[in-house]
Amino acid sequence: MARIVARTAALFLALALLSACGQEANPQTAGSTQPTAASGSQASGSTSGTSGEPIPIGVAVAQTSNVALLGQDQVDGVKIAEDYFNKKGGVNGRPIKLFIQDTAGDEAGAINAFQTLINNSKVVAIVGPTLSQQAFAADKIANQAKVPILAPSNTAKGIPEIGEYVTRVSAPVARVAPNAIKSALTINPNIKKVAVAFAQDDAFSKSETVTFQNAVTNTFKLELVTVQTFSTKDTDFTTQATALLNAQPDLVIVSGLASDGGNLVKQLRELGYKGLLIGGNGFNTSQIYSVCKAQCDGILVAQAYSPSADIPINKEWHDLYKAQKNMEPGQIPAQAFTSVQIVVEALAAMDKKTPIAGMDLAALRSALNAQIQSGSYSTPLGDVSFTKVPNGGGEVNQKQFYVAQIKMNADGSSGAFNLVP
Ligand code: 1QQ
Repeated sequence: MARIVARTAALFLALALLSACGQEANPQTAGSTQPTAASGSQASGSTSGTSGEPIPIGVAVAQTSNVALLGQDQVDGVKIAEDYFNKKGGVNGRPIKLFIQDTAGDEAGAINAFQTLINNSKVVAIVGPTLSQQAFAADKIANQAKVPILAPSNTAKGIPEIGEYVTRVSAPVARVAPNAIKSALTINPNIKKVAVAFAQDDAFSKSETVTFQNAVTNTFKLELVTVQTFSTKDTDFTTQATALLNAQPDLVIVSGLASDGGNLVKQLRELGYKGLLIGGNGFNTSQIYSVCKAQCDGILVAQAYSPSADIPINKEWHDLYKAQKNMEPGQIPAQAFTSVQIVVEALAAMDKKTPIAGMDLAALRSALNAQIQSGSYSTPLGDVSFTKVPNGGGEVNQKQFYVAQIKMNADGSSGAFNLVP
């Protein structure tokens, strides 16, 4: 109970801070679309250096529910992108304007958000949703409406296959996750027994655990001693933590979302587990510190982004993020920034061939989709391009992956993701 109260309080605080920082007069609630741009404003949404009718780009991510622990990072990333690209001249001089719509944490919320952005805000493309679980439901809607979707954080198997209009910016678990096991074995070459836990009601977690379990047994020839399941809605993990501990593993791998996964780790450590821990992509946010606190220390997380990557646009993005948030940017906000970048650069490339002003919205959306998927981009994630999947959309091509280890500070509430060699 105390935990629920604390978490609810933290969420309210985060939302209060969010509305205090942005220039929106109203708190962001599910079901309302709020453009972040106010012309002439100095804050996020500045359109200085541009002129003409702003180009509407939709963002549909979780700003409420437990999934906001992950979605909030995305709001930060896209708002910095909006400001950054408008200051750089937008789309050949025309500003962009983000319409940020809360999906909350479920499929229905994502479908509603997508429909509002497509039909009311008349966006040219949508960045979102936060979860693969939501993408499998909502992306179909946008695909049918022929609206380009940039999947900023949907890492489960099968996302680009949803349809032609889905372009995945977030590298899939199959490419990213096994790197964490490799790093665990570098830290402790004596690992033999591995225990796994995953959220059985979440598409990403189910996909990621398959990748992890295959890597454990087939790639690294380790012994899988137990597989535990939980729900993303669980708060008490006594049963799973006890079973994990009883299997006496040298390594525990958790595929879940930030709230449930973080609480499982916390309770496992409190019960006395001392070995190495890997968290999947659901752990890939500094918001996890507020969940597992001091017990987050040491968790290994594979990621598709390095804040120190030596790429000009990464340096700019890094510095803007750091100036605003007073910490290093993580993968999830970097992927959100990159998603907006790709839309802006694809629009600019299109506009040079055939001016987009006056173009019919349906024609613009479909030409934009083709342009997005055929382009290549120098982004904070590195060089990014897309491969068309059979009967589907674009799968990201990205070269470099990393593994970070969480280091918590003595206060137990702040920390850092430090890259491990
Ligand atoms: C997915 C994910 C989430 C953990 C990202 C926030 O990777 O749902 O696919």
